[in-house]
Parts: sequence; C-alpha cells; structure tokens
Amino acid sequence: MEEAIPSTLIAEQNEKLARDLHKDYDALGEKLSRTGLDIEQLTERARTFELAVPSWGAGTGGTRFARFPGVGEPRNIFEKVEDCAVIHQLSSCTPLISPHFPWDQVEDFSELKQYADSFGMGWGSVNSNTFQDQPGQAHSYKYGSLSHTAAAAREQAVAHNLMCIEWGRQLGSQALTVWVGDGSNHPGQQHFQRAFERYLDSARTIYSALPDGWEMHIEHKMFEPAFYSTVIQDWGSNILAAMELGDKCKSLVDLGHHAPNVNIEMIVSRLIQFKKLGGFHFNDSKYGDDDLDSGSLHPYQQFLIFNELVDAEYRQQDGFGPAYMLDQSHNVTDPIESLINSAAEVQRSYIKALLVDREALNNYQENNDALMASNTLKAAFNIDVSPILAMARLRSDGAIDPIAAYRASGYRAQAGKKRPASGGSSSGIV
Ligand code: RM4
Ligand code: MN
Ligand code: MN
Repeated sequence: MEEAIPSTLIAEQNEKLARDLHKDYDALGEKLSRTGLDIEQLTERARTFELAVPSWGAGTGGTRFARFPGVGEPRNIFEKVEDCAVIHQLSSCTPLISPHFPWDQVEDFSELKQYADSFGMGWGSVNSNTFQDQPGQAHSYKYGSLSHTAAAAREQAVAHNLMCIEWGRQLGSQALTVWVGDGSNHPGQQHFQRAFERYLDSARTIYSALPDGWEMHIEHKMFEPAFYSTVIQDWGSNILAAMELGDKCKSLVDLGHHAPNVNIEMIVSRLIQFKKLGGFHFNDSKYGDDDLDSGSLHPYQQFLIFNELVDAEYRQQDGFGPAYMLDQSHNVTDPIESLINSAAEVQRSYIKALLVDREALNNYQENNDALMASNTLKAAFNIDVSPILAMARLRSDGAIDPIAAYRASGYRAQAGKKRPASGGSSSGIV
C-alpha cells in the first residue's frame, strides 16, 4: 500500500501525545460510565464512521471576485487522490473520494481506480456538472440544463449524466448526485411549472439508467447562479421530484443551501420519515452557500442534525442509510487542513449525538417537559469527546493530532516542488 505520509512519522508524532491521551481517555471513560455509557463502544462507532471528501475541495476555492491559489495545488484528479489519501491517513474517517465530472474526467478510469486503490481509497457518489459550459460544447447551459426550454440542450445534459453513471460504475461508485443551477433571474422569465415538468422528464431518463444497487441523489439550492428562482429550490421541490422519480431517487441535503435560520434538522427528520434522505453535503455558512468549514460556526446545529440521524439509527428506521460527504470550498486555508478538521467536526457531532439519553428525552417529550428535554440534548453536546476521536484515530493508524502531524510532515512544501502552478484555475470553484 502506498503511504501518502510515512507511517513512521505519524507514529513518532503520536508517541509524543499518547501518554496524555490515555489519561484523558480514562478520565472521560470513567465520567461516561457514571451515566451507563461505554467509552469502548463509542470509540468503535467513531472508528466505523465514514465520510466522503469532495475531489474539488482539495483545490483552493475562490469567489466571483478572485481566487488566490495555494502552494502545490492538485492539478488533476490523480493529485487530488494523493491529497485525499493524506486526509484519510491522518483523520482515518474519509476513505471515499467523491468525483465531479467533467472536472475529473480521464481517458482510462481503470488506471484512476487502480491509483486510488493503491492508497486504499474508494469512490463515493459521482457528481455531474451541467452548470458550466465546457469548451466546444454544442449547446449552452446559460438558460438551464435538465430544464432548458430547448430539447437539444436537455438531451445533452441527460447524456452527460449517463456518462457520469458509466464512469462512476467503472470506479465502483454507487450513486449519482445531481445538482443543477437551473432557474431564473427575473420574475416572469420562466414558467415555474413547465420548467419543473421539463426537469422531471429529463431526470426520468437518467433515473431509468441507474445500474442495480445505485441511487440518484438530487440536491436543492435556493439561489445561485439563478437569483430569483431555482428549479429545485428547496426540500419541498426536492422531495416532490424524488417521489415522482421513484424509490431509488432521494434528496440530498447540503447544509449551505437553505435560507438563514431554516430548521434543517426538521427537514432531515421529514426526509428520514419518508425514506427520502439520500445523503449530506456538510459545510457551514453564515449568509448563504458560503461553504465554510463544518462546525466552524454552528456546531450545535450540526449536532442537532446528528441527533435526528442517531435517533433514526436507534429506532432502526426502515430505509435509513444516508451517504455522508463534505462539500466545501477553502479560500484562505490549506484545503487539506480544512478537510481534516471538518471531517473530525462531523464525526464529533455523531459521537456527541450518541451520548444523548434517548429514553430520558422520550419521557421529557411525552410529558411536555421542554426545559429538561432541551437540557438532555445540551448535556450530551457539552461533553468534550475529543479523547474518543483521538483514540479512534490512534487505533486506526491515524494521527492523535492530525493537523500537527500534517504540518510536521512537510507535505505541502513537497507538493509545491512537485506540482508547479499550471496557471489555470481548474481546481476550486470560481
Ligand atoms: C453547488 C452544489 C454542488 C456542488 C457544486 C460545486 O453549490 O453544492 O453540490 O457540486 O456547488
Ligand atoms: Mn453541494
Ligand atoms: Mn453548494
């Protein structure tokens, strides 16, 4: 197996921190045992927690104003695989890469799969891109793709999604994620119903091409690039489309795609109830689709979302099994560091949600004890589970302190030498 970072370096780094970690771990274990929680079981759950990393997140992002490239950015999907392998090696919870096409298109997908295999990396959901025009493309997506007024543009967008399924099949992926930028910028520009009908028509053709065992995940987003209306604007339009298409089509929740203050955890609960929760794009935001690092602003909201997910696990809700993924853009940090941090923050929310005393919560809910119900959630949220996360990493050959180990490895400086800037801006979202 290829090592993205020498395992000897990680072991050396861990050695310095292991004694203190064991003390903290034992102390936390003792504290948790007082409420009947077994730290060993929690650590095992942390070890089995998996999250996919977006290939495009490995490059530096940007805004429509500017992009400030970082040192040693990956210039192609092979280099993105290397960076994703670093993230997984140190965090031990991101064994999957989610590719975006045509950004990650290659001649030979078996070569790409082999390369990822050599690092022990697999492939998550494949993402299609019909929100940009590619050089030489016959029909423009300026006025939409799957819902375009022109049949030829719609057919081209459908054909691209079918190619994405085929490429994903070759990589061993099992889901297609479709996000379209389709919508309008002016009142009256688009007939809402006709646009949605055209979208559904196109989506049906894609749905019918899903291989066995595959799911199609559709993602809603309230604005951008269309600023007046979008065809799959919110979870309402999303679930309607998913219901129209069939059981294998589910809704994907990108945390940044809602209006500020929207109760996302309740949306999650509804989607779970109707077996329509396909997966997540985790990130954080203050104003809109900011793509900030997970848990950097609203860790409690992220915890409340996981409270719903763990509740579904606890109740063994039928048809529940969402795919977890990060979807972020890093403009001012080293993307590898941001993705490592974010993965740990998502995993943290999961472990904290496992601490919730569900029986007590249920009793408080049944007896309308609002204050104690809320305190029950807060009690779990307020426990620092860092020693569990660190122990899970240590036991999976990851790093106790992944950011420190990454910095000690000098990976970024080496990448800077190996990957001179290409001058293009293929990485990151501009
Ligand atoms: C969109 C959406 C999609 C992602 C693109 C790059 O806002 O979040 O999931 O593929 O950005
Ligand atoms: Mn997304
Ligand atoms: Mn987004």
